[in-house]
Amino acid sequence: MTRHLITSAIPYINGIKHLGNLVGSQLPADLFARYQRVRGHEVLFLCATDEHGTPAELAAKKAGKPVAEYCAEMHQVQAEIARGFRLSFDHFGRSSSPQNYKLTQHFAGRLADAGLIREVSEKQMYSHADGRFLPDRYIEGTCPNCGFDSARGDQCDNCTKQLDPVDLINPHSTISGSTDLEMRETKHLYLRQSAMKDQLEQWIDTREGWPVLTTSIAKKWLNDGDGLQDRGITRDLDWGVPVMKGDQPWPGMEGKVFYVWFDAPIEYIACAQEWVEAGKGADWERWWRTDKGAADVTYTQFMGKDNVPFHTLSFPCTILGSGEPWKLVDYIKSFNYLNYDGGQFSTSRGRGVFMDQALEILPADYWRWWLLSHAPENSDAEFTWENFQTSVNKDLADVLGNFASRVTKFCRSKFGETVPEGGTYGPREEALIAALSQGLAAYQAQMDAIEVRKAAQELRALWVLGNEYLQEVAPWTTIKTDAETAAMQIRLGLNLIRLYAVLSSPFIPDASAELLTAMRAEGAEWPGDVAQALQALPAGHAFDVPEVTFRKITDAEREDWQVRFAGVRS
Ligand code: B3M
Ligand code: ZN
Repeated sequence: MTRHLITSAIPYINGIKHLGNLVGSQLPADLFARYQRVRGHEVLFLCATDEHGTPAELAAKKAGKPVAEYCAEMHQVQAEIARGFRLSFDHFGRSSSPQNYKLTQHFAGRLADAGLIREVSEKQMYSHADGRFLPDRYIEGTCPNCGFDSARGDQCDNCTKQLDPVDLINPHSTISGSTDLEMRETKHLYLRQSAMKDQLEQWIDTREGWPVLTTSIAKKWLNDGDGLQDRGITRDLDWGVPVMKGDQPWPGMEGKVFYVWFDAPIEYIACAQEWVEAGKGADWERWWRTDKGAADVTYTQFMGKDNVPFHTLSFPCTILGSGEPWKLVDYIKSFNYLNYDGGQFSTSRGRGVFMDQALEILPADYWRWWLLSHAPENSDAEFTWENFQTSVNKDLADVLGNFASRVTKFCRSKFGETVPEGGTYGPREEALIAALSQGLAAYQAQMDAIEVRKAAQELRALWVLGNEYLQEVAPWTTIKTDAETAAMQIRLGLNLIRLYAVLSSPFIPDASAELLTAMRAEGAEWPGDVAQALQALPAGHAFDVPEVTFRKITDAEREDWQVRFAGVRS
């Protein structure tokens, strides 16, 4: 048994996420967590809402609510939707928790003691019209690196470069639109990432088998121009973690808060403390402190590509720079973007399907299956309604659903609702078992490697093997001449349904549970040996015909949804 610490990038609090956000972090993280659990390993799977910084302030303002109240409400909303998608977090925390305040201030103190923080008096963009400094998303302009014209003050969404508001060309305030900006003197703290460059580079170079997407982005910014840049880690904002050096005040930094990207990854650790505080666990240190048992933990992070620089450079800089034995990430799984029907998903423009809307029209499994089997791993991917309809109807309804329904209904009509007895395997069954064994090994290999798309293909291939078998041996024909052999074929089919339910549970947990209930299968252990697993339901074992596990999406529905989601969500 191994121990897996798994975190998903923590979604910003500002509103409900779209399907592109979901498939880029939380959903594949859930797939992996479920897989490791069902394989019998110990898992701590953490996620939280990212509640600080300009995204939260701007959204609260738009909603006309105090920011703390807005965050508390939106946390509940996001938690509920996560449950709807069956995201099996062990804890869904909040970056605004007291634990995170304390830990963030602790890290800042350690970094300061290590000489890794410098105080800088600098000129920052001040907006006369708004009467305030404009950090991060309060300011937009043209990216000096790639020329993208809506780059934000802290990062360019187009080329992923981390920016400072003063870097932008033709900047304007996103509050008022004003370009009447002035550079004003203010004091900030900078994390001396440049001093950590060699250590970070060495660490990244020794990571084996990391996805190219992850390492290429890290390398790009490690060697950007003069090398890794120091980063401002404080802001002139009201909402956030107050700047303190451990539990001591930080002279000259009164009224300032830490930059959201400084405290957000620290929430991965604080979240484990919240998990203990909530009474769900006894010991968070054995997951996070290498001196307290976490040395043998495998830590995997999931995120979209725009988050990679913060996880490969900034956060490791915090961890390494603290000089304390915190667990560093072992594997970073990153994703490209999912596009929507010929354009981009966009939260700010309300374009695409959002998580709450998705669940209003179809159960979670339908979305989980499509999204995971089309995960944007090697390149950007695109959601189209045609593709969604085809994939759901073929894979889920025609292949898996149909298999379960044909086998159980045929059995009920000929043998009743118990596993029939008699008959022995022939060469066709031996061949099927051999193919399933091979397919299972391939599926496991892809799941172990977190190759999400390939794993989905392997799982589907296993479903297909059962269908082909059924089609070929045709128990509905066999039974006319040889009832014993037909009984054996159906017994095998019923056991296959159970096996499929077990193997499919990381992808489609609800359907899996439904099928296991229908098969009255106790215990859903992962199969060691396929032949043996296909004996789990013995002759005489009672079952129920499952309700339709997957229904087809009609053309009328598809057209309707296409129109309904073509516009912009208000
Ligand atoms: N909230 C960005 C995002 O949701 C950011 C991730 C933080 S991970 C520590 O894409
Ligand atoms: Zn750019």
